[in-house]
Amino acid sequence: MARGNLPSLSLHVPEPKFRPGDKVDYSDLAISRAGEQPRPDEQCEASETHPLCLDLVRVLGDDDRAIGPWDPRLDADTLRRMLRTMALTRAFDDRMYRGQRQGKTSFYMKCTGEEATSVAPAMALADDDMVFPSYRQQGILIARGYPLVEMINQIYSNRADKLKGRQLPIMYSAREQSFFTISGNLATQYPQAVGWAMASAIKGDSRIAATWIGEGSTAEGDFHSAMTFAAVYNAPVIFNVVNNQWAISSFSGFAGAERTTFAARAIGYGIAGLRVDGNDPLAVFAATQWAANRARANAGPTLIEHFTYRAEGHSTSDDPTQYRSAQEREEWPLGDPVNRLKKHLVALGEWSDEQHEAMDRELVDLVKAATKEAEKNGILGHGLHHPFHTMFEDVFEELPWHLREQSEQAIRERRIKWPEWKES
Ligand SMILES: Cc1ncc(C[n+]2csc(CCOP(=O)(O)OP(=O)(O)O)c2C)c(N)n1
Ligand SMILES: [Mg+2]
Repeated sequence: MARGNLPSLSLHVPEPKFRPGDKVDYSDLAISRAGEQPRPDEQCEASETHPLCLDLVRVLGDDDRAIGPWDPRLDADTLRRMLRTMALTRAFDDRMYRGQRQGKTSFYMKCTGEEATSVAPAMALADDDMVFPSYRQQGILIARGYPLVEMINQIYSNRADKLKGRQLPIMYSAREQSFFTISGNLATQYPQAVGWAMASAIKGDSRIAATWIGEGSTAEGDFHSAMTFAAVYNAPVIFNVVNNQWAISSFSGFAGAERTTFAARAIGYGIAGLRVDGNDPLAVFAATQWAANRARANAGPTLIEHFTYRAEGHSTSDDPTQYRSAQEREEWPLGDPVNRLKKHLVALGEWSDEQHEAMDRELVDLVKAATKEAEKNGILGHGLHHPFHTMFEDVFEELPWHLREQSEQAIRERRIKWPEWKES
């Protein structure tokens, strides 16, 4: 019942600007000029960074040159390594995507267009800093030299899969690479990263933690409890928010993007925050380096929003043509991270189109060879997987009676349904 002259209450339901078939117009997007953002001292008061939460740190200008105080001044060899790692990540993604379409795996997720947000941080961190990624940071594993064959074994859930087929394809775990097990339950990695960072500080160690989350997942409670703990205890952790503007078919407005930036969450918690052009690998590197130095100096956590665009579908199970305009990708004003770094190296006289093409061909062959190697251990549905009974193992030291019964029942059922089946 409406009271007196008061209007009846109503809710706002966010609606994305562009739907399939719409003409895309990004002219109202505020994109700062490269080089114009100040770089505060790494140990400054958190509040000094807060204007940067509403800005965009950029290093690579329209002329493909690096400019301004955030230029990390990397040498040409390091830049070429960064380019190669991003290109390898892309080549790997392309091959695995096709593998899914060919039935070799049930599932795959690409990070096309977002390679800089994992490869550049991995290069700016120490190799033994602990990372707590989401499912779209395969670039970190590749940058840390994890063998492609191991990644593919996991994707194919074959008999060499170190995780014994227990994780969804792409949910890697690599202890030696200080890469925490990926969880499909969104946002759990955030409080885990803070806990690890606090433990590192309690032990008096010098290693820090870094974690990644999609912008959509910042709506989860775990994001906010992690921020509170990190702020209260000044934990040595870097919070990355990869704002690729989509959470499957939900646009970023549903996580709060219509009100303010994701970097601005840092203001509310009183910690340092930076908003970075996520398609500018040099800006991403510089921001990570800044935050890592800050954390290592006990000056506290930093939230970094990487403003980017998810160039392809959410996963192999998704069809983005159903909910967003195809023009979004074409018109995206911050370009492509691989292309931007390539053009920068060319402008420096340190790279050429011919070298780039040769590298791409070499990387395709490299991934192909790794795929062939992994296929010897089996692909989805071809029977070469871990022995069936192993799914009941590794939790208890001795298999309890109820699991033994379940295991025997499952094996009996298989024998009845598939008489030709042999337990390996
Ligand atoms: C707790 C939880 N809720 C929902 C899902 C289903 N889900 C998987 S990915 C995803 C979208 C996440 O989007 P975002 O955080 O922006 O990351 P992006 O995929 O864009 O990298 C959703 C809703 C889930 N896996 N876990
Ligand atoms: Mg997203």
